[in-house]
Amino acid sequence: MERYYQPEIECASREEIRAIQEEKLRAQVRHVYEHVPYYRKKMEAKGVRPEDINTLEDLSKLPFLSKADLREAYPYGLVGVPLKDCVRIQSTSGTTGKRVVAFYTQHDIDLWEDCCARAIVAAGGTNEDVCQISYGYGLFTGGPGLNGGSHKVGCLTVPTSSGNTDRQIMFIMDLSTTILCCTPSYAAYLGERMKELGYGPNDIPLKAGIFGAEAWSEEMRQDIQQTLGIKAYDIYGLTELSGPGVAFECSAQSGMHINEDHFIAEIIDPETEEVLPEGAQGELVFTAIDKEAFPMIRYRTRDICTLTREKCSCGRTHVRMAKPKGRSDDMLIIRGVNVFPSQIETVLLNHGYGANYQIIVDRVNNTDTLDIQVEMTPEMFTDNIGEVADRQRQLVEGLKSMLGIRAKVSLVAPKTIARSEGKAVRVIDKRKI
Ligand code: DLL
Repeated sequence: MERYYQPEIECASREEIRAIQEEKLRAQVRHVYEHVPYYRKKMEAKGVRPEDINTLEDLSKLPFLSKADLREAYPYGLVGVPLKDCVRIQSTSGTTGKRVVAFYTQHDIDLWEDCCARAIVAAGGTNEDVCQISYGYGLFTGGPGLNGGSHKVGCLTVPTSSGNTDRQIMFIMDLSTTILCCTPSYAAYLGERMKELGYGPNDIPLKAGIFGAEAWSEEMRQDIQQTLGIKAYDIYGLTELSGPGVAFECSAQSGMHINEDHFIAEIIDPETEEVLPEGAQGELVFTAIDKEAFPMIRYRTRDICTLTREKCSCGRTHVRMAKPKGRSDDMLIIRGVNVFPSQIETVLLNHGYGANYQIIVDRVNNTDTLDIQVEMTPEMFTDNIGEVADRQRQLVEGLKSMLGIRAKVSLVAPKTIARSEGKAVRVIDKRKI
């Protein structure tokens, strides 16, 4: 039977959700207009006043907020309350530009941890579970967010943080960990290492995994589920909006429920900024209607996905987002063709490879080149050159039919591509260096 952390809100009727969202939206917009000069200026420039915002349909009158705004207002320009009311910051690694520093009041942390608790309960977690948190702790939101959620559910929380793989495995086996929280690429690595140590899926006490913070394919999910003998749940979030738990998967494993009592989601065309109808693919935009310290109105995530309000078998009523295809800034344009790393991953896993690959893009004689290095699995590893050449040819064809362009494939020996303990680095774009 499906269990919920906060059933009255997770299963509220659509009318109730709309009423909650509209009330909070009106209050939030009024608040930022009155207290955050940065927002006030942006609203004035668009000629919109708080009294113009009454229903969800009015949302589109408000200006967008982008990463560039965060950079411009860094560090304190978007803070919505006096600093004495803020109790914590979290921050991103800043791989794509300046770090994001997000602020939290105690209320914000409480709501964030509730969202993570909803995700853990949706993955079957109860106070009988041992929940190992192998996301990084510190500035990264993964560890602290799920740690708080795990406490709220009452799980025995094991705060291993990321890295030190053999110690992670020791804790899983010795403490009989039942729920593992980490990035999908680290889950795949843990699975690989456990296999090497002789543990099969039936020896491993884990029953569920809560994996997110990076794009991962359905094929990778199947792979991890088989190796670890678990059900693998997706979880989504971003630092700007709190961290993990903005959306999470339920037993149906068909899209992540967005916590709509805290976040209003829209999909826009990233070029024209026009709001798109339900089901259309585009950029995800969020309005945080509950956050005090770092409000975020119509924040452009750059994540590309779709939304659906179709009924979900789990009983939750909140809108679902599909697995993000990747960020619009991850999208590679190669010889004019749009390519997402996740499409490449799908082809590799469908051909029996693991998720150990690297995509190297360059420009040679004014032509883009796409070189994909893929590790052979130990089972397929051979020094028979003919066999390797055959395998490479099959992959080149598979990729051609998925992407519509030709890639060079280099099969490499097992364990030659560096493993990641956090977010995996899949793409090296030498054109940008
Ligand atoms: O990655 C928060 C998080 C931690 C989510 C742990 C889930 C689990 P940031 O470092 O700010 O925050 O990165 C946010 O990561 O805009 C997406 O591009 C990507 N992302 C996060 N979750 C997923 C997911 C955390 N489940 C950025 N699938 C987001 C695909 C994801 N991409």
